[in-house]
Amino acid sequence: MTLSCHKWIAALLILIFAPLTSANKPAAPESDKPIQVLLNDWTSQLVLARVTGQVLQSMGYNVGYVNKTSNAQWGSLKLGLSHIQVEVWEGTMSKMFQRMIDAGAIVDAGTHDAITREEWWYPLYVEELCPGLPDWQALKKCSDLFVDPRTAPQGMYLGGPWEKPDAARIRALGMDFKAITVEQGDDLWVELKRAAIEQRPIVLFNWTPNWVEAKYPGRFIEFPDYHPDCETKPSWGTNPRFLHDCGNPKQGWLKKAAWKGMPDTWPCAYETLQNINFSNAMIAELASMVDVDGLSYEAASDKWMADNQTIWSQWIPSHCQVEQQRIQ
Ligand code: TMO
Repeated sequence: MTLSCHKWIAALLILIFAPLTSANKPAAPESDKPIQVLLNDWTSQLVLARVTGQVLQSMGYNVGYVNKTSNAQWGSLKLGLSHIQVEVWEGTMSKMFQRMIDAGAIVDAGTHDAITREEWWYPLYVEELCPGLPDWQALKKCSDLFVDPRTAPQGMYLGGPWEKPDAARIRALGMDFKAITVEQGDDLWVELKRAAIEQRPIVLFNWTPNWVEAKYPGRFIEFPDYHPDCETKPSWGTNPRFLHDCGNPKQGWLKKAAWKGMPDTWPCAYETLQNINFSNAMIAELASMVDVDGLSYEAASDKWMADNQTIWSQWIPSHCQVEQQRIQ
């Protein structure tokens, strides 16, 4: 065949396929610009972020990762220095999330099926020592049991490195407790393990879905039910003078957030992010692969991708796969 014949065939192919592709939205990847996925500091997020990155990589996108705490991530998302947060928890992040949405700095990329709760929690053996648990008023009466050198003469509540109004709640509910926080999220489990070995009373921050529930039976403290007014109107609730006389949401949502420019810069990646959906069981499984089975975050993500191809391939919209089909 002559060279010009090759050119004719190429031109013919373009004639056949160009209308087909232009009739559809452009396929992935629309841009080589790396999509930066946020890594926070708790296990399920660290695995889920990598799973998300791997799904996008399978579509041909360049993916990078940015380490930020959940408190520090908003500025980075707003500036477009990072682009995806896969686990926005209602209990710890709803206020900042809403503020960023209202400011037009981020977009809501949808809600996972998982129902979440983040709250004061104790291992089950504590119940025998403090009758009336999980009611908060029982805890209030048992504060002596939780005295620790770090908080004496008050009972210790051990919080995580995520901003929570625990001191305000303790004050509003008149509890003889002092909240201290660990520096690293994983330190919570070091302290829990130590206390459990000694069967020593402890009340600390925990959440669900998490791997902890599979290893340590326990319960969340039942504070007065959450209501948005509890955080804005002192008159609401049992204490008319103070805010925060309530617990965290008991049926919290779990959302995905994206940089506002993501839908235009990488439309197919954004649509895929909207479809990414984890249940309670899936999230607990991701976390236990690391914290119970001892895999690295990367190995857990690789294993999940290999075991669940039928799930994640369905998150990729079919029109985003046009490019691939045309090449095949
Ligand atoms: C956001 N977190 C699950 C640590 O509470």
